Amino acid sequence: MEIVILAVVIAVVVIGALGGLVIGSRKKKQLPPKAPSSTPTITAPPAEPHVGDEAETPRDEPRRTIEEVELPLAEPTASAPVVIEEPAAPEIETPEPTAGRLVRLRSRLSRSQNALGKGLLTLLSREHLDEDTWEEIEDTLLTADVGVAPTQELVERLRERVRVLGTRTPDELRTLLREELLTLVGPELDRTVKTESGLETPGIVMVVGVNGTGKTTTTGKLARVLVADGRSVVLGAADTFRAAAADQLQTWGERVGARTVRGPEGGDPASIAFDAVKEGIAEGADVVLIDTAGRLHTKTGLMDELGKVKRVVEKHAPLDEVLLVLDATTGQNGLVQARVFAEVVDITGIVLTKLDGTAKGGIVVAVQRELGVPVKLIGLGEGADDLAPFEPGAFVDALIGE
Ligand SMILES: Nc1nc2c(ncn2[C@@H]2O[C@H](COP(=O)(O)OP(=O)(O)OP(=O)(O)O)[C@@H](O)[C@H]2O)c(=O)[nH]1
Ligand SMILES: [Mg+2]
Repeated sequence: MEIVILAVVIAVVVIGALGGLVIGSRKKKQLPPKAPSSTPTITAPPAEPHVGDEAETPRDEPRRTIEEVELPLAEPTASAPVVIEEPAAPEIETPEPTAGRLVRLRSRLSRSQNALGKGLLTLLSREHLDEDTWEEIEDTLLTADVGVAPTQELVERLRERVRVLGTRTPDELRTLLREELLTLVGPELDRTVKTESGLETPGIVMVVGVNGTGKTTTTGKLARVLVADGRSVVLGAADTFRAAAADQLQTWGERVGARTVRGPEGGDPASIAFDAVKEGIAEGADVVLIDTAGRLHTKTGLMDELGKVKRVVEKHAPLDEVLLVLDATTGQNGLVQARVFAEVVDITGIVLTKLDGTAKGGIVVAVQRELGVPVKLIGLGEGADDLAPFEPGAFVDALIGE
C-alpha cells in the first residue's frame, strides 16, 4: 500500500515538474512582445532563445496555476501568414471597406477640382456668349489639362447645344455641362481592376511608372482594398534599386497581413516578380501585386528591364492587369510617359495619383485618349485608404459642384 502511495506521490511530483517546465518554456515564448523597442530590426535576434535558456529559466520561475496559462491565444501568431521578423510588427489592421469610400473622398476631389467646373459655369452663364467668351472657356479647359482635341470637341458641342437652347437657366447649363463632360470622360468604359485570373493561378497585377508617382503607395493601398474585400494578397517587391523600397512595401503588407516576397538590393527584379507569383500559387493566394522600380521612360535599358519582368512573370500565367501610375500634378508630361510605357508593357489601366493636390483633373480625359485605356483608380491623399475607384459621374459632379 505504501509503495502504491509512494508511486502516486512520485508521479504527481514528476507531472508537476513537467508542468512547470512547459509553463516556463511557454512563458518564455511570450517574452518578445513584452520587450517593445524603437528599433525592431535590431532587437529581433536577441529575442530568439539561446542554448541553455530553457534549462535556466524554469527553475527560478514561480509556479503558475492553470488559470494563468493563456497559451492557445498566443499560438496562432506563430502560424500567421506574415513573416513577422520583428516583435514590434504592427497589429494587423482592418482596412476601410471600399463601399462608401468615394463619398468620403469626393469632398477632397471637389476641393481640388471644382475651380474648373465653376469657371466653366460662370462663363457659360454670361448674357452674351461671344467669341471671346468661348475662347476663355477653351482656355479654362486647356489649363485643366483636358488636352487640345477633347477641348475643341467639347466647346463645339457646347456651342451647338447652347444655340439650340436659346435662353439658358443656370440649372439647364449645369445639366448640359455635366452631360458633355461625362461624355468626354467616357462613362461606358470598363474600369474594374482585374484581379481574377479565371485560372487556377492567382490574379496578377503589375504596377509601373516613372519615379515618385506613387507606385508603392498605390500597391499598398490596393492590397488593403483587396483584403477589405476578403481576398488574400501576396506582394512582390520587384523594386531592387533600394532596400528601402522593399521595406516600404513590406510595411504596407504587414499592416494587412500580406506576405512580401523580396530579394537582395540590386537583385534581378524579374526573378523576384517570378518568385512572388510562385509564392502566390504555393499559398493559394487570390492576388499577387508586383511593385516595380520607378524608371524614366527615356532610359531604354530600364524600359527593356520592365519588358523582361513582364515576360518572365508570364511564364507562370498572363498578367491580368498592368497599372500605369501617373502623378496628376505633372500634367501633359504624363502623356509622353504613358505612351512609352504602353509600348513596352501593355498598359491595361491607369491610376492617377495626387488628384488631391492639383486642379488639373482634366488629365483624366487626355490620358485616356492618349492610351485608349481607362483611368481605373485615383489617389486622393497619402492616407492608407485614400485610393478610390474612378467613377465618371462622381468625378464630373466634383468638377462642377453639386
Ligand atoms: N497627396 C498625395 N500623395 C500621394 C498620393 N499617392 C502617393 N503619394 C505620395 O507620393 C510620394 C511617393 O510615393 P511612392 O509610393 O513612394 O512613389 P513610387 O512611385 O513608389 O516612388 P519610386 O519607387 O521611388 O519610383 C509619397 O510621399 C506618397 O505618400 C496621392 O494620391 N496623394
Ligand atoms: Mg516605389
